[in-house]
Amino acid sequence: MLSRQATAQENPAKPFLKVSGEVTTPLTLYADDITKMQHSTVIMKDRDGKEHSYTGVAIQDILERAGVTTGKQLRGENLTKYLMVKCADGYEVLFSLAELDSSFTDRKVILADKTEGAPLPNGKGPFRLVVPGEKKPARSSFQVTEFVVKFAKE
Ligand SMILES: Nc1nc2c(c(=O)[nH]1)N[C@H]1C(S)=C(S)[C@@H](COP(=O)(O)O)O[C@H]1N2
Ligand SMILES: [Mo]
Repeated sequence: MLSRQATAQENPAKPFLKVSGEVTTPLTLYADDITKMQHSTVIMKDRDGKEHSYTGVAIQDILERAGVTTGKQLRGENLTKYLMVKCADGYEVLFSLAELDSSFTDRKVILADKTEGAPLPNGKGPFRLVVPGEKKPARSSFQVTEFVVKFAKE
């Protein structure tokens, strides 16, 4: 049987992002759903230090839609939750929820569906996490397929 990620890869017409774990509303967002959400543009440097513009949806907006603890709810034990970002090639990166929340930081991490005004190039899309302000783009995961929110504590 094909795994979900293989299906997403082999079905480029219907790419999606799945959001699960510590959520009140597990989500499957298709490219259309993401297109309809509010977009903003951020600048990120590539590994050679060259700046590129990326346009997409604030991660916080996606987390809010799924009912993840954000803003005023992000306190106490909720500060021990993390977001694991999973990609079609098996790449995974982790953020604490506070790193992504506008009540903690002005840095806007987005799920980009465009770069320099055009769709992401083959192999980098259809969705790329873009993390501005880091010294390297290693957490800016491409081919993102899944967000999983969990408690880090045992
Ligand atoms: N899915 C996925 N995303 C990834 C990687 C990867 O191997 N797989 N490599 C990361 C690393 S280490 C870097 S430096 C950047 C490179 O992005 P670029 O090829 O657009 O410069 O992508 C990051 N995102
Ligand atoms: Mo890298």
